[in-house]
Amino acid sequence: MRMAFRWFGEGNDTVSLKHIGQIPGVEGIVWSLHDVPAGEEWPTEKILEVKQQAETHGLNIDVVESVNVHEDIKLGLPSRDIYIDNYKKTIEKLAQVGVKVICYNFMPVFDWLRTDLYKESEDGSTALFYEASKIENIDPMDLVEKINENSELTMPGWEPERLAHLSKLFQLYKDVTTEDLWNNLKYFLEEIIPVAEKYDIKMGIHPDDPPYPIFGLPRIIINKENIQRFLKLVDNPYNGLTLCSGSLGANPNNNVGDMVREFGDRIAFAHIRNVRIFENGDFIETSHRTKDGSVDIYDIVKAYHEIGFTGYARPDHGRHIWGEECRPGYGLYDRALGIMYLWGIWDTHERQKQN
Ligand SMILES: [Mn+2]
Repeated sequence: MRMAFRWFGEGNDTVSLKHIGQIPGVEGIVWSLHDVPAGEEWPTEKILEVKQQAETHGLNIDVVESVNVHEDIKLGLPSRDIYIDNYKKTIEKLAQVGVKVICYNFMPVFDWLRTDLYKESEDGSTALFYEASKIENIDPMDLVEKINENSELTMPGWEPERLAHLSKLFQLYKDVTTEDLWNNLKYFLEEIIPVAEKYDIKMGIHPDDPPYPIFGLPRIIINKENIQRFLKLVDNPYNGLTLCSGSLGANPNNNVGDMVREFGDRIAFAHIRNVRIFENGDFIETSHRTKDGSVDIYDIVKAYHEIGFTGYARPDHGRHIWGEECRPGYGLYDRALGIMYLWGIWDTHERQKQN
């Protein structure tokens, strides 16, 4: 298991590369060019800039998260071919600087979704929170109106420009069925995976977060059966997974440890974090410790050790503790604590194996 840590770039993150380099066992950053819009080819000079910054601190840039997929690709519009072409060029450029894994997702309209970024717990820490009743059973067409009214629904991190596009996007997705989305994903993979193989870059799809349909939009990377189907769309080791224990773990029927054992050789990148699920479907992100949440992090790390996992891992999100002001979910302290918990489990099993 090769440990990495997400970094949002110079001037765009409260955590410094120096601090990241001081976390035990962290070899590299997980990075992206956050100012390049989805669908555009990544400029070489910006890629090289990040490489130089990371290497100055002894960190590699092996994992990119994410190269975002343009909405036209997910919608299956004729214009998708231009964006797929740009995606291929970006893969080639990233290979040239030594990138080994590209994480991406195939979620319509939204990436991850929460209703509260700073939900306070009893101990005074705050964390990302999802309140199911605020989101479920809302007609997508009512959503924009509700957010604009700013009455019963507020959505964190939604800039006005994005909201302006939302109605149009929902309109475009109105007739896109779950099967259409599967077909559009297959089309994308059939184009991309041969290029990834040629350049020795593993593509790792991130599961949908949360792992069920929202606002009437289809979501497909949500459980074991669907992941089995995904891996067969293009049955190639370069068509892999970013197995996120927190995303999948928000559905109590998902056993992530089992998934690690079943899909092990197709996992390019492990996102490891815990969530506590409540009976009404709400969930909050917790510390990594198994006892603190609903996801058995101990068993997941044990499973990675069992399969001899040599891929990349990161602690995914953390809580906000010790007064840290940071990007929601991306502080230094709790993620660093999480890493030490993961290493504790890993090293214990490693030692047992040697004895
Ligand atoms: Mn994740």
